[in-house]
Amino acid sequence: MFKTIATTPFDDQKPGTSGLRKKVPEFQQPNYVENFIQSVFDSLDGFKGKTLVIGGDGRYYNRDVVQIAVKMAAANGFGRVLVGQGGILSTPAASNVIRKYKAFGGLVLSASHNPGGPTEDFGIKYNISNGGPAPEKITEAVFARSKVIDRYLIADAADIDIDTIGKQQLAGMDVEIIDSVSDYAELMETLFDFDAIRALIKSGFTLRFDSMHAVTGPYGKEILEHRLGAPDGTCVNFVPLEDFGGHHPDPNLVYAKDLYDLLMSPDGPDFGAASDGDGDRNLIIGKGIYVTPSDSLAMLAANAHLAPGYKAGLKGIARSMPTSGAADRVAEKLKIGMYETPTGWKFFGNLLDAGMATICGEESSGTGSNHVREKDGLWAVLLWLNILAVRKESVQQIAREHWADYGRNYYTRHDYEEVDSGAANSLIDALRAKLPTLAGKTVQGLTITKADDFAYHDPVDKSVSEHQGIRILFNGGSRIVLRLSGTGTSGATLRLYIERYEADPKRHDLETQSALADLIRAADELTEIKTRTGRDKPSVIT
Ligand code: G16
Repeated sequence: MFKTIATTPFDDQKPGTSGLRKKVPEFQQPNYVENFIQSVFDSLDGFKGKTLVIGGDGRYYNRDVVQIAVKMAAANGFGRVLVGQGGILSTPAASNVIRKYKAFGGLVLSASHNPGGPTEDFGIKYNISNGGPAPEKITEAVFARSKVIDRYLIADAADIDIDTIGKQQLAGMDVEIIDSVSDYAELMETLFDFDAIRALIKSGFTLRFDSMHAVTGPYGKEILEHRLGAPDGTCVNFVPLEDFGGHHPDPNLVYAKDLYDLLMSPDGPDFGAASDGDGDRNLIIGKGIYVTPSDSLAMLAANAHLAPGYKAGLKGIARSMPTSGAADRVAEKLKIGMYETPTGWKFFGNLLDAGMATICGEESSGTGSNHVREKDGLWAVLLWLNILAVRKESVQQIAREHWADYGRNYYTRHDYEEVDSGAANSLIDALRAKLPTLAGKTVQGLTITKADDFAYHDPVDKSVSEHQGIRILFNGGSRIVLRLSGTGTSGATLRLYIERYEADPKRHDLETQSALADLIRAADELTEIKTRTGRDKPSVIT
């Protein structure tokens, strides 16, 4: 019934910012998927007889890997697997299922916002029993194991039917196919005032939710249209496709430009939102105003008490280091903790588990709370709707009042994608070498006050994560940050983050790139990004 198959290691199975992401043909090499999943199982203790959750974002190869994972779970001794119908679970929904059913952990199959299809991206991520991404000590153990693995275990059994809800058996293990949406929708009903949102929509408030042909289609339809009464047509691109219709399912101003243009048009809806491949990212646009993810985090934190799930107030706020400091001012006013972590949702897990933070967010379009242990795109949309329903003001009014109260953090991210890895690494090395000499220097008329390589000291488990991004801080609180992305699959992606704080409301109407022009020039001078990469401009500006 169970087979032990001899294998040889691959040397490139190092999980990145969020699991292992590679091109589909790489995953399709014989034993590639099996080696990685076995390396995960070999790095865990105590799962015999326990439950494993399996689901993914529905991209190309999802269904095949679900079958492999189920058979390997049986052979490795799991007692039960819960599989989202059709192999579908959004990342936050998977996190919820792991928590709700007290599973040992879960395999989440996704390459997030990266494109999908036979020659595009696929990914596998392991989440632990709190529902969150495995912490570094596990991902490092998985990588170490993957380098020496010599066998994997798999059941010799027919494929299971993943499309019919209900119970089955595979080689003595219980298999349960569950509805992908209902547990998640129920959780949302406990957090938000659905009656108030329903009344807002009934009063003529209009919205559009773009699922980008990715996993949140069925979740958006059920929650926004069926449960909240938004009219048919509110959800667009809601049929999940294996290749996301050939697009990047990345909810930003480049890949969701249609939505942006619609919201900027005079007869556009009052509110627009989009989410990504696996449903954990969000894009928020009000009529005539784009809300940056960093601002969205700050505005949601400042108003969260208006939603039933957060009426007791927040314990603390956490943000990744490159995310703007807008939320810090909210934490200061609320007199609650503020935590700055490295990029990667996994770093929030300890803070959430310890009750130190309630809301977390990242500049990379991720916001979430202690309701699950992943960022959650639709959650952010619903919290915005709840706040709009209670405040009875537009997104534009809420944003302007927020800036007037706290000041505005102008913020942009410039990505240089698919850069030669050698050039990117030597750029970072050269900048790192310069860091000790930078404080006190003036560049483009701006004086550097501090320059360092961010290291995180986890206040809960005391672990230390070094080299998490280079920060150059200027007089007046402006800063530039440079780091290498940990989620790309071809070459290297350099991310340059630029931020300026502006307290004066008379200066809250500037165009972002112009408001940051001198900092952008300073960043180029300091990093030599253009000459070293041979690029005259970023691939993506958000
Ligand atoms: C993942 C992580 C996020 C991170 C983002 C970008 O998001 O979960 O924490 O901010 O990648 O990471 P990087 O800058 O290293 O590319 P997702 O939505 O891709 O899972």
